[in-house]
This record gives sequence, C-alpha cells and structure tokens, in this order.
Amino acid sequence: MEIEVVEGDITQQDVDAVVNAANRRMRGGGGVDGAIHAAGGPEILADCVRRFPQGLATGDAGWTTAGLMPARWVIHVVGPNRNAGETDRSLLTSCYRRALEVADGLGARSIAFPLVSAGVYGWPKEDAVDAALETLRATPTSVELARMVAFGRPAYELIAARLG
Ligand code: AR6
Repeated sequence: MEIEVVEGDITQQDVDAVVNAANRRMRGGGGVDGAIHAAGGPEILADCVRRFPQGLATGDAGWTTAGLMPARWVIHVVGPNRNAGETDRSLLTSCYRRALEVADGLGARSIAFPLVSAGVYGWPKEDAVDAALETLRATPTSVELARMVAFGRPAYELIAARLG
C-alpha cells in the first residue's frame, strides 16, 4: 500500500473512503466530524442512527454513506480521548487497523485519513502521526492508497517529515 500526505480538507478528497474522527455516540460533533457531516449532508447522520443505534466503542470503526461528498463511504473511527484519561495507545492504532479492515470489507482501494485524536481529544501530534504511519505500514490490506490529509501547513510539514 502506498502512503502519501497532502495538505487540504478531507471532505474534498476524491477517494473511495474518507475516515472520520468521531466519538462514541456517533451523532456528529465538531472538528473533522462536523466538517464531514456538513459536507456530506443529513444522509450521513441518518445512516449513523440506522447502523449504529448504540454508537461505537473507542478504537473501533464502522462505515456509512458519504452522502454528497466525492467519496463513496465514510469510515468512522473513535479515537481515544486523552483529555478524558484514555491514554492507551493501542486504542489509537486500533482505529487505523480497523479502518483498513472495514475498507477491505467494502472493497475500497483508496482511503483518506485525518490525524485521529490529534485535535479536541488531545493526543500529542508527533505521536499521533507515528501511530498512524506505523499501523498503516504494518497492516495487511487490499487498499492500494492511504492518503494522510493534513489540515494546514504545520501538520503537512510534520507528517511529511515523519513519512520520510
Ligand atoms: N480535514 C482534515 N483534517 C481536519 C479537518 C478537515 N476538514 N478539520 C479538522 N481536521 P478533531 P479528535 C484535523 O478535533 O481529536 C469531534 O467533536 C484537526 O486539525 O476533529 O479525534 C468529534 O465529534 C486534527 O489534526 O478530532 C469528537 O467528539 C484532526 O483533524 C472529537 O471531536 C482531528 O481533530 C474527536 O476529537
């Protein structure tokens, strides 16, 4: 699998699936979650309610329609909330591994990721990048392209440097 980084907005990515940094309730929120629901329209929330009546566990992933976005699917993951004491790193790497498993189940060949937990949930950005890259490199998958979408220039420089 090729891993690349672009600077931009994940809602605009022309890939099979975009990953959302959601929360356990799976009913929308701020940050990238808010941007994805706004860009995709109300079908995403309707699908979340239908498919995830009990929400989703931390570290897990599940898909919905991408609504009006160019992508076909949103793969929602729930990263650990470090600001609420969820410091177990395996909950973060699990998000990337489970997202690829869900992508394989859908037959997705290209997938775009935000930096899960690196915003409101307070995971240190350097380690959020390393957790993403090491898990994407280590997980067997039929996905051919994983695109890290950096929101702003500093995030781009950080990911590009660690991608090597
Ligand atoms: N495209 C790509 N990346 C983005 C975008 C975008 N449009 N917008 C923000 N980011 P966060 P978390 C980056 O806070 O830390 C929500 O309310 C952002 O710069 O969105 O996992 C959920 O509902 C950061 O690097 O997610 C949850 O309650 C990264 O996306 C909670 O926040 C993740 O920041 C999840 O917190």
